[in-house]
Amino acid sequence: MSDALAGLHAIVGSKGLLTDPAEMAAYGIDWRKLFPGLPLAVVRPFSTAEVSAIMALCHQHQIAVVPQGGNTGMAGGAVPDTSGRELVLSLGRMNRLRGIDPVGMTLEAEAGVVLQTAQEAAIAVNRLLPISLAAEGSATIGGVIATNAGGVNVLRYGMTRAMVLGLEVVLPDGRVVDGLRRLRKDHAGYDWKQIFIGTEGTLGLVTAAVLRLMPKPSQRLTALVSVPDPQAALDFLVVAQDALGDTISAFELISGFSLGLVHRHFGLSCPVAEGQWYVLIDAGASLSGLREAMEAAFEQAFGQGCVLDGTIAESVQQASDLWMLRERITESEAKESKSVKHDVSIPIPSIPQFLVEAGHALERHAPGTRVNCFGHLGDGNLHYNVLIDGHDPRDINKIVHDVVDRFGGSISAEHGIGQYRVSELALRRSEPEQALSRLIKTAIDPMDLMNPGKVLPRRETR
Ligand code: FAD
Ligand code: 2HG
Ligand code: ZN
Repeated sequence: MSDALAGLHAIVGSKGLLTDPAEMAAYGIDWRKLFPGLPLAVVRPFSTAEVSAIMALCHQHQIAVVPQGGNTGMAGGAVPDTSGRELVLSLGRMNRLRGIDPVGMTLEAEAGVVLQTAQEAAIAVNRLLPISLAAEGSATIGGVIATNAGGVNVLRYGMTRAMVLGLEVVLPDGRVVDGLRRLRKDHAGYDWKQIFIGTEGTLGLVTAAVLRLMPKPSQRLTALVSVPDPQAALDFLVVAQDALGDTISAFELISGFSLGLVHRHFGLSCPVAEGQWYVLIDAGASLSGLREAMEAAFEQAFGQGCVLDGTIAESVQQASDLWMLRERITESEAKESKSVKHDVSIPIPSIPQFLVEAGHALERHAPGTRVNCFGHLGDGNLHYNVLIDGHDPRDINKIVHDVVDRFGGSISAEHGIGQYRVSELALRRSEPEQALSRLIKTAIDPMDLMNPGKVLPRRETR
């Protein structure tokens, strides 16, 4: 092993290699502190050439590699196991924005560029990089691609996958595949880049990407409303979509319980009269008439009784204050209690009934648990997080996921499988689907060196 470490040192130098346990500590554990691991070492390359040399060396020595970006992932995908034999490869020093093209509407960035930095670069040329999530100040371009991150703008712009035009990846044996094309249309052969998007670093390393930019709407409206129940929130979604069409970028459901947590832990108050449930809606357009359309939607929704009270932000500050109520939910939950997270996708019309049945299942099998439910209603994606206080977390996963299955849903909408959901996924995907996944993994990473035990079980147990 010391040969391998000497080889790594020769590639990246002292600046790029950490072996001191104190320096490695933050890289060895996820931010929720659920998956403590022990890195063999942490390697921090500065260029694609260095990544390629590292991967070739690891391939030769059969060392497993765990890619890590901002380490904000929700599923423990970016941390090693406890064996002390897995190398963490952090992309943080590969943080150059290689170029931005406001005419072709593209941005080229290395994997370690922080999402917010890329968003700000786009805004500076009056363009929009619409991938947006509360962790955008730390999450990286490589991480959002590897997780196919969702976030709050999926309703209008799609998941991260929809924004990726070109990729540069390093394969498990160190070969570099340069697909950094900036083309909108490219149907020449297999679209292989899709295989590396959302596969959580289990097939290769993303070292750089070309992302698609969108026109930046010149007007933006943010509103918060209270609704009597989830069905009313869906009724409001229909009204809003009829009135505002594809100008709606976010349609977020927030429970009264979530807002209670945000109030308790951050002192933030909701400006809308109390309800059991709330919807935060965001719309943007460059042509006139947005405000009138939003007001018409409100009027109709009040008339129908699906909205009880509401406010439209009158300034950028007010809009940001409304968004703070939504963005602080995750941190408030972490301060409140240990929780079991569920990132579920449900066919949109079934969401109210899913909530009823999941609630009943928990009452029956895990009485006394509290649910922090919020999420991207417009995408059918709920964060149905159960505050456990003493219950067995594995039981809770099963209870909720069984209900998800009954509705034809998915046990991960956007956070991915990581190590957190490996066994649950194996239980809930058909044998042909699992066999196909194993085929892809074995073809690209036959020695199971890329992030083993994430998404799929380790090779020896498959
Ligand atoms: P990491 O956590 O470092 O890694 C995530 C996975 O990607 C790991 O499996 C890792 O091995 C792999 N990986 C990282 N970089 C690379 C690379 N260059 N090449 C290959 N594999 C790589 N997620 C959402 O989808 N929607 C949300 O709304 C959302 N909100 C969040 C809010 C908060 C407060 C927090 C803390 C997290 C949130 N997340 C959300 C989860 C997380 O931010 C995303 O999954 C994000 O995409 C992870 O980026 P990262 O750079 O931190 O990746
Ligand atoms: C969000 O939508 C994130 O804010 C985090 O996906 C969800 O904390 C969670 O479970
Ligand atoms: Zn989310």
